[in-house]
Amino acid sequence: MSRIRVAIQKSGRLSDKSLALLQGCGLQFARSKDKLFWYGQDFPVDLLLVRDDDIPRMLLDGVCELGIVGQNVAREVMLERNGGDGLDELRPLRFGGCRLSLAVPEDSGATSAKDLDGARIATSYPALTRHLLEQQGVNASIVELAGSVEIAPGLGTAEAIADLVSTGTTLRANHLRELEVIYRSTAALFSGASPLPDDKQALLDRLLMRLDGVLHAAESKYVMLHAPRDAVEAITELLPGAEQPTLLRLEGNRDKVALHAVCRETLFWEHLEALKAAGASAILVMPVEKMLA
Ligand code: PRT
Ligand code: ZN
Repeated sequence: MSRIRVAIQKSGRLSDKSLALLQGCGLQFARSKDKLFWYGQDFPVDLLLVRDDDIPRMLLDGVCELGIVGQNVAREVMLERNGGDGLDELRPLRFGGCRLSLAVPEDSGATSAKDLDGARIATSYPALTRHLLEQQGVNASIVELAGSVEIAPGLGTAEAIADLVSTGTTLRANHLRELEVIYRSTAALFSGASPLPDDKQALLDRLLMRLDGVLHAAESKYVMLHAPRDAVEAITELLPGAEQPTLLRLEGNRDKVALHAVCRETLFWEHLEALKAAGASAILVMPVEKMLA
């Protein structure tokens, strides 16, 4: 029977969430502490644990069928290899979010990317940075560094950097100012672009259906409330991303009904306040664990 392989980051920012996501799809693995290969126990999907930078190449080379990696890393490898193609992004994921930003020393006079024309820019993402700057008509020379990009201006090896930022703490600690965001990235599930044989494609489809269930469930909530009969329509309209609600009779109360609905969008306190103002009471919001539409 055929199996498919998913490559995820062995240890780093994406590791725990990548594994949790696959486990959320019902996959269980026979773990081996130091080995790079975990065998899938109930579902024919195995894991490869590797450095994130290796994942796009493994997909391009057909070593694995799927991989979870940052869009930044995938774009970098694709640009470096083929001028932009070769991987299919199947699903963006809700973790690993960051931005690739240009940053300059706090006392620099630069106000936009355009001011970096002719400058040296240090980065770990040379192909992506060059590509994005070219799109803006900026002609800079790229200084490729494997890590600690933020110290390059202080060392005098570059006038600016293009690096990943999430909180901005690293930039501040190195007296750098974020000049411009040139790219936004999240983790995503990728496949190689070449078509899979039918049996593997069928497996992939099953996995994607489960994954969609997990991803939708994560943002969905089950809402139960009591609504005055004449306010049901108004209340339903206030529920974000809800389809037709279920209405149930309330024992001993003719004026009100119980209303149950699944909201497929984030439910904020403002929504609950609006529901209450429209006459809803006894409002309960519950997480949804799994969903299969
Ligand atoms: O060992 P391996 O090669 O697998 O791991 P790695 O060290 O290359 O990668 P890792 O785990 O640091 O990051 C994996 C992926 O997480 C990246 O490719 C991004 O897609 C995503 N990601 C999200 C980030 C950040 N946020 C992030 N803040 N990757 C790196 N950073 C670094 C950034 O380079 C800078 O040094 O964090 C610092 C900035 O963070 P703040 O919070 O100070 O702004
Ligand atoms: Zn890496």
